[in-house]
Amino acid sequence: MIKNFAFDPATLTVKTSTVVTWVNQDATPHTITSDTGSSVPFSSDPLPTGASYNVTFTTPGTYTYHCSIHPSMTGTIVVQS
Ligand SMILES: [Cu+2]
Repeated sequence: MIKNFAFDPATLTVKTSTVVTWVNQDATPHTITSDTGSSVPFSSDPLPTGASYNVTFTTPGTYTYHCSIHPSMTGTIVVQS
């Protein structure tokens, strides 16, 4: 979830090949954008209220991301084998 200008949970741990879905519950648009240098680059368009975005993580690792509109919004996906 994206709520109150934050990713909730800020850190999410999933198994390999899980589809992670973000849903924007704020009235403000947000993006889900991988941090520079990520081995799994992804970037959503600005998501309006109620819109969702999916990324499938197929390789174990730790993937950090942020909102490109509000750089203080950060999150981490931990993918375990
Ligand atoms: Cu944002």
